[in-house]
Amino acid sequence: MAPTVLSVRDDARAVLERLGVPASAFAEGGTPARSPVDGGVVAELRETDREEAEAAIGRAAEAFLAWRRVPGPRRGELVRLLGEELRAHKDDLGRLVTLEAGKILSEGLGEVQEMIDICDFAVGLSRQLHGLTIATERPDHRMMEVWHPLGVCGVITAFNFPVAVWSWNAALALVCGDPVIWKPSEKTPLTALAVHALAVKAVKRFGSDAPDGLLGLLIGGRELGERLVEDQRVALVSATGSTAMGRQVAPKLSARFARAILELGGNNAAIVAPSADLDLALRAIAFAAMGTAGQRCTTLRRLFVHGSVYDALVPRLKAAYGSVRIGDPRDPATLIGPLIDVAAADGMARALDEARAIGGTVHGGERLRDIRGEGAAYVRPALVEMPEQAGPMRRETFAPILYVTRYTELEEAITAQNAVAAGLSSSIFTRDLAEAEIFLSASGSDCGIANVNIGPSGAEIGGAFGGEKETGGGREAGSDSWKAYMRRATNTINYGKTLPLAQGVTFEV
Ligand code: UN1
Repeated sequence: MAPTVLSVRDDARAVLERLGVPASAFAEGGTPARSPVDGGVVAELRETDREEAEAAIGRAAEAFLAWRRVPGPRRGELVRLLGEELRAHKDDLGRLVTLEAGKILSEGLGEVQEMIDICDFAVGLSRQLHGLTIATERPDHRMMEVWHPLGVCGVITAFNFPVAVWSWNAALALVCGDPVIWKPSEKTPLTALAVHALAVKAVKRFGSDAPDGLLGLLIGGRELGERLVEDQRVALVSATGSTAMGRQVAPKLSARFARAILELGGNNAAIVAPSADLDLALRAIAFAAMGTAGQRCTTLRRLFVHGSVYDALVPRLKAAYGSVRIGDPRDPATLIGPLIDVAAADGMARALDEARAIGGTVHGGERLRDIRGEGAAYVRPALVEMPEQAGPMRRETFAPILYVTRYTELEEAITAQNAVAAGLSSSIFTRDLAEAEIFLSASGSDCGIANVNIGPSGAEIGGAFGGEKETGGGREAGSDSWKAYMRRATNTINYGKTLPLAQGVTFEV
């Protein structure tokens, strides 16, 4: 594969140019954008200053007044064009995700595919933003609900899905009639600039129905995100990141009664029951726990294995952990790329030390300094056999660590699975119908996502994505998640000549 001979910097430069990122985005001596592939600086960027952020919010608020009047299906046409741009530039954008977030090539491409999928979904949705007609208790009356555009949406995204999460929000928000201002992670500004450039192209092709200020991008630190959170003109903030971030954001939004969609931490588990197909479970666990170098919100972090199959499964898992190919994510043979930065590798090492201190047996987990030097953070994924669920197993460490324990009764495994603060995703591997149903029932998994015979990660966009408890409760992407981006109005119409009051109240004047 020829491009791997290019330096990371040259590779990124070429891709950014092809994607049409304007020269004005860059500034010599500006904020460095780094690649986790080698830890090096690939570009220097101009940050959005306070006044520009202020102006972007003002322009978006202005744009809302026009965009809300454009018919939904016409708004869908803009998202269709965005999907076209993404299709045409899938390879380059996927490659940039690889360069900037360190995901392997197929996952970089998969992320862009997820964007294309949500665009298709949103285009269809643009003709289906419908409410109900409701039976009224009064004669000659009709009652209905309609969904109207909500207002400016602020979207704060994390490094691990640097572009897809924006699209889950933006594609829906745009068809729902809302302008979108994006504050991407400080760790992944380049992919955001590239997506913004493609979206601007789509807006140009769409024509004058798209008001100026419909799509904004704020490049810089957390203070820009705070501006979105604090500004009364921003009706909804959708924020993806740590639970610590959510704890800061949520009270500020609720203090001004703004809408919030929060996608925070996960500490996802899987249960392997006695009847599980172990070949299938092994593959699913390997992808869910090691894939994306353990840096998905939905990554599998805890495994509860029934005592009767523990010795048949765990040695095979250990072998997979020992042999999985780790390396430059641009190499198609690589399955595990780097962690986002050295701080992430340090956090992983600390968690493993804590696990050892309470009796955990750690397999793997070492830093691989020879892959791309000291500035990059390549690690061997760690499998940790724990005597019980304790210590670091109870919290999310954003790195490829899978803690494993044994269980005897399903009820005990479900209780342990639910006994953590986060509630994003979960799985059971079983061929026993009753066990599967118990896991999916009201007294089963307490997560927003509960799966049978597939891992907890890699959700499709057609379903609502999100989780409970400290995961924040927000839902994005499919199903009826669109409703969060609109306001509901209940309308009652009297087409008769009298005025019957509800609940039989009489009031004669
Ligand atoms: C995330 O990690 O922030 O289910 C989202 C998945 C992806 C989304 C993950 N579709 O793994």
